[in-house]
Amino acid sequence: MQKTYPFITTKVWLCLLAAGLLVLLAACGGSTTTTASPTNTPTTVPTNTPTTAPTNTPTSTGNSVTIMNFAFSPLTLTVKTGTKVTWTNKDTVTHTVTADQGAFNSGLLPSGNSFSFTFTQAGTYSYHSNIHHSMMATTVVH
Ligand SMILES: [Cu+2]
Repeated sequence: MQKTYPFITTKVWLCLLAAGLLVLLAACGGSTTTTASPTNTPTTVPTNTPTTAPTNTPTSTGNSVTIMNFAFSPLTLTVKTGTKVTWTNKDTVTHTVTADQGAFNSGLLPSGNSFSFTFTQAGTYSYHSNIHHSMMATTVVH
């Protein structure tokens, strides 16, 4: 009986080997047969370029100055000679629009009131609020 035992063992080992090979093949086959999903063509339409042009609101041109939150806006207004500039007090308190060199002076400008001045001479006009001296701005006339 000792003669057949090694034979059986060999046969068992061969079987195990075969089984192992099959497993390896199966594993290999499994990995290769993974159906690569086709790359989906993007259905999203390319984002349209915005048609709304950026509203460039120049803060240094025009002919109006707003007084709000204890400040003149714009801080520097550039106008041409002969331009009539209007300041509007949108604060709830009274201000003045007073040129540092005395070219113009609104006097007391209560809330909601406006003051206009026509610049007939080129130059740089610094002005302030006589009530609140920290309020300063400039009008450049050229
Ligand atoms: Cu003021």
